[in-house]
Amino acid sequence: MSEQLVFQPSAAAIARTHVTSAQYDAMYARSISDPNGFWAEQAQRLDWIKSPTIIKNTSFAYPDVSIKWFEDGVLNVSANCLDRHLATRGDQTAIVWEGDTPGTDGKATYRELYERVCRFANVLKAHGVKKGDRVTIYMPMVIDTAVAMLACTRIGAVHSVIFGGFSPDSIAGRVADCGSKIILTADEGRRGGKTIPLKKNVDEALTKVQGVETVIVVKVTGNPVAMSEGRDVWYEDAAAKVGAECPPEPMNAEDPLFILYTSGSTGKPKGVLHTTGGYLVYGALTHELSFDYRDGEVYWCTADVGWITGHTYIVYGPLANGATTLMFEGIPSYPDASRFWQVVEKHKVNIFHTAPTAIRALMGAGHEFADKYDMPSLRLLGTVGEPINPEAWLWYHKHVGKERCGIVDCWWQTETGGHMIAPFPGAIPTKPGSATKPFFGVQPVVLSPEGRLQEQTKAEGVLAIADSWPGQMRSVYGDHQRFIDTYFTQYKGYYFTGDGCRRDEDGYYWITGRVDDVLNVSGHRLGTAEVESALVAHPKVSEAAVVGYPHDVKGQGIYCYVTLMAGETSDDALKIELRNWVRKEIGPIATPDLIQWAPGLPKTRSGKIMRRILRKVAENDFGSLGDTSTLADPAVVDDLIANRQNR
Ligand code: 6R9
Repeated sequence: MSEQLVFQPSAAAIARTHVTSAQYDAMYARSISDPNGFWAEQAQRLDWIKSPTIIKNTSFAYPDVSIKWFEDGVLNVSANCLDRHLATRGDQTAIVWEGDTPGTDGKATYRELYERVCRFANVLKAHGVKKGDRVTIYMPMVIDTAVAMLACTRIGAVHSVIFGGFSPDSIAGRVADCGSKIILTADEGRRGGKTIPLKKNVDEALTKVQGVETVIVVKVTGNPVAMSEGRDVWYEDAAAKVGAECPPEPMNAEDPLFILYTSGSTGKPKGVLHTTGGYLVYGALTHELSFDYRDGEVYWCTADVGWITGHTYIVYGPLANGATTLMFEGIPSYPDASRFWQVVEKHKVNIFHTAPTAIRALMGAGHEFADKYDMPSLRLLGTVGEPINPEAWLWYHKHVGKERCGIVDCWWQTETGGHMIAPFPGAIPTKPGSATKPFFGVQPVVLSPEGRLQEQTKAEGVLAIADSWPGQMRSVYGDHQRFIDTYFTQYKGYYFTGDGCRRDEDGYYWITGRVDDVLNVSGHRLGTAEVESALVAHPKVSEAAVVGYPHDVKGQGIYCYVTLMAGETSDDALKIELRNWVRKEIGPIATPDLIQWAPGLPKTRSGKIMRRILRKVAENDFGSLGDTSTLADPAVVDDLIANRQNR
């Protein structure tokens, strides 16, 4: 079994590490036994206007959940990401930008970024934005987007970034929920050779929501867009009218920093609220230690800034640490599947961080693309966003990391602010498919579905967290009760993650996916991720998604949607082969009942498979698919319905 494979940190990784294996054990133990002492020290990595003396003041006790960190501290996020670096690294590149079209690029040094942020902050002020106001940002992957975010933090405004792929309806809902009176956008974005009509989407959204007084438009493609007199302003015109100096607003550690909307299992997206001090301490520390970041390295996370990974690990963590962070406007497959590797070589990237879905897609395209590039600068690889199947992990290790780079599998959530379970690259041996061990201050627990604490090391159940950590979300914006209901009610006294997990005999955590994805087949529990992992381990399979469906005898049957590698023949003989393959990989209880060839899977624009839709189709209940507007390609659903297997 591939999960028995263990990869030790390389000699090079051990030689350079911030935290050795012995230090990890000691520091972890202290972070739990003495959180006040531990986090008081860690807080000193930031510049405080007033240092905190009260460190941890948190309670998960139902129903009075309350979370405060560093509550008497005062600081400013932009000053920590910019001003304090000017004396030592003003001329160092802060952000490297690589455009969608090969050959287009740019950069900003710390000093340039500082100047751009101050000016943008003055534009916000000139348009009436004050401390505590909510500012919606709907922008593409350009440096100005990071500038806009930092400008909000400079004056104490609360940003709500909306991923550029969201529809006008989604924008309207989010703008209404947080009551923002201003939207920052661009004429258009670019992705994979296409333009994205950002301004046009904002215009359409604003026919559906009241209260927005100002739209500030950054010129990105330069194509003409409609401007509404009195409401819409070109950023460059507004910037010409304001000064270049903008002092940072002193913020309490518990003042809101940003809102980020995320989908749950029910209802409309929740506005996850993060605050200032704890988020930045945690984001900066996790960025440094999980990637073992050292001065001068080029770090590239391929996420979009519209997601939490982009917030914490493209913008705030790296900039607080004085790093060089790369922002990529494009996609992995444009113009072809070698794009990532070209960019790694071009910018001499040392740390590369992406998502399993991208790895699998690139794996499906063939290893020749990665094999053409030696990428000698690469030292470490990251993966985040969903469970990574061992097959993809090993492919990543071999074809991208050239069997030389460690892999950091980071488990965390929008709600957690930063990494929760991830291997320290110079301290923790890795096992393909496991996120390994908790970060400092994080106390994962495994509960039975009924809520019994599993105290033995080897255990399986739902993943909860026993106590607070500084990066934790503080509330659902405007709805604290929903925060308590969603995360603290089903398992009292714990933060409930919504994920299932397994802890092995070494205390390693294996995330099995959202708990609503767990199948129960003839009384046997089975992770959909396990079956998927088995399927994609087959050489002819590119991607697979597995859901349960009602089965007369077994309770639930196993329904597999399978995307084949380019050029493979989808016939009944291959179905039998795959069935036998899965039986062999996992065991007879995992035998697929139904296999459907799926040329495409329904994915959100962030690459997550929308299992809700797959479950409905598998249940032959596609009359009520619900909202499919967030799909990257809604047309795949019609094909899935037409070729469904359970009728
Ligand atoms: C950071 C991010 C959170 C959910 C989470 C889990 C899944 C994320 C993972 C992972 C296994 C990993 N997830 N990282 N599962 N291994 N390394 O993705 O946040 O978009 O809020 O998603 O993603 O199911 O609960 P978010």
